[in-house]
Amino acid sequence: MARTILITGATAGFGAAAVRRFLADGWRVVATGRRAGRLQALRDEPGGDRLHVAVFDIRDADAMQAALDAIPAPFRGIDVLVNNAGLALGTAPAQRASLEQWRQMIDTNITALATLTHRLLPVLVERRGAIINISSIAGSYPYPGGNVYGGTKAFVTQFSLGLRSDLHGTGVRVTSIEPGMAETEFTLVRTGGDQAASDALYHGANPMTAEDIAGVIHYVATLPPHLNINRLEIMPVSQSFAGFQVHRE
Ligand code: NDP
Ligand code: 8X3
Repeated sequence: MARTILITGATAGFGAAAVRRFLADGWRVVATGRRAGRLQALRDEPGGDRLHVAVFDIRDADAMQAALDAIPAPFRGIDVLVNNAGLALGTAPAQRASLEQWRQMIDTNITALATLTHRLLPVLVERRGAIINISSIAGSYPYPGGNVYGGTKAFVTQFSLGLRSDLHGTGVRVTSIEPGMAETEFTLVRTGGDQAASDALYHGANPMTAEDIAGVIHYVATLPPHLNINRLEIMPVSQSFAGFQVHRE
């Protein structure tokens, strides 16, 4: 019988690629996001008859609940939750950053992710399912301008490990996927629509693609049921680590 996966942030980037990956593999997919037109367009793609789309702002807990309540019966038995919706806003140092942008990142990357997880835990436990959280290398390695974004992703990683501990014995698997540089709409969103800045960041770097990460999500979701990848950090070959910074008087 086909398995069912709910993927948040399915209108672009990793989420949209993951929807296509799982539809191609015969899964039933629930896809969420704010941009209705993009979600509806996915229904016209191969396997679109196995896609249910749920349009809501993930920060709106009431809209989230209404969308969950409206999921049609064939899609209600969710086996895998992919908490992917998220964003970075701004690259300014903390002392010049926007508090409004900080709050939007916290509301989206932390509060909404925890809320949806809380609401789906009963069905995931019942079905011995899986939770795949999209964290980031930014949660492990600080960089200038990463401040609250990195903090939100550190939450996602640690929350994933905590969930795994709490879900011990239930059969529910939990994985934190922590990608590095991948070309999606991420930098366009972060810079407020600066396509030149986005192009400059990825130029010549051969970054990861949305399809690369969708493949990793699919790999994790289809592992034999006795295996759990706790954390999976993945970067393009072109990206590695730099040292600490030293300020000299
Ligand atoms: P994109 O900007 O391409 O996609 C982000 C998705 O999140 C969109 O579908 C967007 O949908 C959704 N989203 C954002 N805010 C909301 C909201 N308030 N309500 C509902 N949906 C929302 O970025 P990526 O695919 O790159 O990002 C996906 C995840 O991967 C994020 O959590 C990001 O932090 C993480 N990540 C990205 C990396 C990268 O280099 N690209 C590296 C590491 C982690 P819509 O706007 O239609 O609502
Ligand atoms: C996205 C990767 O390094 O731009 O989470 O923060 S990074």
